[in-house]
Amino acid sequence: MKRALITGVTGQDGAYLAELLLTKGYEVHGMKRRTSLFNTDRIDHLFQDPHKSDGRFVLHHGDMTDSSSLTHIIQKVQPDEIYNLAAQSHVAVSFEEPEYTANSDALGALRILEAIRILGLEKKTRFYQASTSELYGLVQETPQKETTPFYPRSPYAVAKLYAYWITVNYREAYGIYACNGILFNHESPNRGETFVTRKITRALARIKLGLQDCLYLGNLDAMRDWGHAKDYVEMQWMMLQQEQPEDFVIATGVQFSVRQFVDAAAGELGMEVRWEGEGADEKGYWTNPQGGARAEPIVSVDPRYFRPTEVETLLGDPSKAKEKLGWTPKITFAELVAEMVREDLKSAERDELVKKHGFSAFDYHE
Ligand code: NDP
Ligand code: GDR
Repeated sequence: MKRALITGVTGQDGAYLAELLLTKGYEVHGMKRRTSLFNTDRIDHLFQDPHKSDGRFVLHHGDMTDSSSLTHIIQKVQPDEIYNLAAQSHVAVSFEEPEYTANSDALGALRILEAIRILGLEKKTRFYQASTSELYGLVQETPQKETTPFYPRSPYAVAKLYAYWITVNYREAYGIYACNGILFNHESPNRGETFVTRKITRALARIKLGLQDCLYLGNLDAMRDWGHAKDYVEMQWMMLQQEQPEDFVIATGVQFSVRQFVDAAAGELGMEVRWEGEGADEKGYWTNPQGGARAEPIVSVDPRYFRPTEVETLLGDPSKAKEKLGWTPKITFAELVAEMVREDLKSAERDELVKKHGFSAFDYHE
C-alpha cells in the first residue's frame, strides 16, 4: 500500500486529493495546523475514528513554519509521496502579511525538502510542489506555458517563486523526484469564501434569497483561466507517477473576466445583475428597463479590494500535460459555475430557514 503525506489537507485541494488517493487505495496522512476552532469541515466525511478503526486516513498536527514538526511527521510516516499544498494562499492577504507568507510558502517548501534529505529519503519519497500561475504575474507571453518567463507581482507570488526554484534545485542537486505543478486558478464549491469566484456565487445566492443586499468587488476586468479543483488534483497525482520528474502547466486554455463570472453565476440563478453606475439614475438607483421598481445596485466596486500590483490577465497552455500525460480537464466553465451556484444556494436556503425560525443567520461577507 502506498503512503502519501498531504500538507494543507484541510484546504480545497487537500480535501479533494485526500479523497482521490483514498479511492486509489493509498494510506493517506494529512498535516493540519492547530486552530482554536475545528477547521476540518472539508475532510470530516473522510475521517475515521482512530479509537475504532485502523483507518487509512490519519491526521497529524504540524505547521509549515516549524521544521521540527515537519521532520517528525515525515520520519514517522516515511511517505512514498508528499504533496505540499499548505500555504498562505490568498494573494491580497500576502500584501498584509508578507513575512509570514514567505515563511510558510517559500521556506516551508525548503523545510520539507531538507527533511527528505536529512532523513535519507531522497530515493524513496517523491515531492509535489503546488506552484502557481501567479508566477507569470505581469505576463511576458500569451498563453503561458512551462517556458514562459516569470514576473511575480505579489509577496505571495515571490514566495512561490522561491519554492518553485528550490524544488528544481533539489531535483538537480540531490536527485530527488520533485515536480512543480504550475496550476492556474481552480475552483469548486469547497473554494475558500474570500476568493472571487466563491465570493460571487455565495453572495448572489444570498442576495437572491434576501439575506444580503449587495456584493462588493474589486477589479472586474481581471481575466482568469478557471478550472475545477477535482480535475486539477488528479493531475497532481499523475505528475508523481511518471518515470522522470518534470514540471507541468495545468490550465483549461480558456479565460473569462470577473465580470463575466458574475454574469454567468447570475444567469444560473435567473437574476439580472444591476451594476453600480450602469443604468443608474442621478440618485444612484437602478431602474428596471422593463418598468419595474427602482432598486439599489447589487454589484458595486469597492477599491478596498484593489491590489497594490494586480495580475490583469492569465491564460494557460496545457499542451504539455495533454501530450505527455494524456490529461485534459473534464469539467467546463459553465458546469463549474452551475455546481458552485447550486451548492451556495442550498446553504443560503439553510440560512434562510434558520432566520425564519428566529435565529440570526451567519452574515459575514468579505
Ligand atoms: P487553501 O487556502 O484552500 O488551503 C491551504 C491549506 O494550507 C489549508 O489547509 C491551510 O490550513 C494550510 N495552511 C496554511 N498555512 C499553513 C501553515 N503555516 N502550516 C500548515 N498548514 C497551513 O488553498 P488551495 O487548496 O486552493 O490551494 C492549495 C495549494 O495550491 C496552495 O499552496 C495554493 O497556494 C496553491 N495554488 C492554488 C491554486 C488555486 O487556484 N486554488 C492555483 C495554484 C496554486 P487551514 O485550513 O488551517 O487554513
Ligand atoms: P487569485 O484569486 O488572486 O487569482 O489567486 P482571487 O480569486 O483572489 O482573485 C482573482 C481576481 O479577481 C479579482 N477580484 C477579486 N478578488 C478577490 N479575492 N475578492 C474580490 O472582491 C475581488 N474583486 C476582483 C482579483 O483582483 C484577481 O485579479 C488564486 C489563489 O488561489 C492563489 O493561491 C493561486 O496561486 C492563484 O489563484 C492561481
